Amino acid sequence: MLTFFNDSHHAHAPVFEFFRGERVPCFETPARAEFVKARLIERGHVLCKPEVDSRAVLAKVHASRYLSFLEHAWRDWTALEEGNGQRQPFPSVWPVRSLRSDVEPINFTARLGLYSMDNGSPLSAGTWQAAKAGADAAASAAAFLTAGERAAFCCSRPPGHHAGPDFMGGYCFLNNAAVAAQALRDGGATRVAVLDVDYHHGNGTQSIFYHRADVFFASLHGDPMTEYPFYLGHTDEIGEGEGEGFNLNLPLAAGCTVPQWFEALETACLRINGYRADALVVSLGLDTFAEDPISKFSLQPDDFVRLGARLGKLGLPTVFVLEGGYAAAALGTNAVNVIEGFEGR
Ligand code: Q9C
Ligand code: ZN
Repeated sequence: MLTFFNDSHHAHAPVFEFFRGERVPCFETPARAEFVKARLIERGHVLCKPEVDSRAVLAKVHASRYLSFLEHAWRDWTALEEGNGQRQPFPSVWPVRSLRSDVEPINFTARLGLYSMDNGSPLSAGTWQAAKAGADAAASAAAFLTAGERAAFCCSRPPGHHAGPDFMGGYCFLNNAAVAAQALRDGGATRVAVLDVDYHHGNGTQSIFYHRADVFFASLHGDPMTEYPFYLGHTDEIGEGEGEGFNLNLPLAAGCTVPQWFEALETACLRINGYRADALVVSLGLDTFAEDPISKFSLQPDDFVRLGARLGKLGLPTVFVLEGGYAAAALGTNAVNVIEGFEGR
């Protein structure tokens, strides 16, 4: 399968995050993409560099004030104080209900809070550069599909599906799946389906397309009553306005069985068939793997082949975008298993 890989992912390399009240090494590391790259090469897949500039598409899925903040965040942070280049910025105040989010404060940390859903998305020097290259990969993959390619895989990081119209969250900054879907629409696809199989609900993608009928969003994920991102991903979220009926959430209990997971996948696939999509974007999180350190589903490496095969059966031009998956050493095998299941190899 045509795959996109860019070395600028290394530029996003925060050192620590917060987990259960402790400062711990980041789960979302450069090594993840390198493990996938190694396995792709080993299995004979062609690696391409993204060459399409996603800026115009980004402006359709993210707010311009958020994009400006993100692009200049590291410059602003390091200008604040000597030594900030060695420190990670984190938000400390968030505009919850009854606080204003229409006015952008001047204070850096206040702006960071305005544009963040959590304290789990540390920035580093090259966050913008890496995230932008990932969005470029999504736009490049979409361009190849528009030109007639059957499928493409974007081996990018940081991931994107928690990033909403105007906020970062859950290790995500720019929503690559949304960029791919929007770019496919711009390329002439009438209806695009986005299927999110990451362990965590794709709140960002859902929010971006919630009022739209031209992009159908379906997600299988850990029940938000107990699992991150907690505040979105319930079954009664069916879309609004024009978008009503074009959003499908299939929450599953943390610790559910593999057959239960595939049953939900089948439900999502049948809905995608009914939608008569012209193209498919898969938010490919591999944190459903049994050994994942922060998730509670139990898929095995072979189950990823089965997932790929089921997606291939949809018969649609497909862009795969890498999302989560934190058992880094197994990430390459699991990702390539999906691709090869899809190709029927
Ligand atoms: N720092 C994705 O899989 N919570 N994101 C982790 C707190 C957030 C996962 C612990 C998990 C986000 C793309
Ligand atoms: Zn995830």
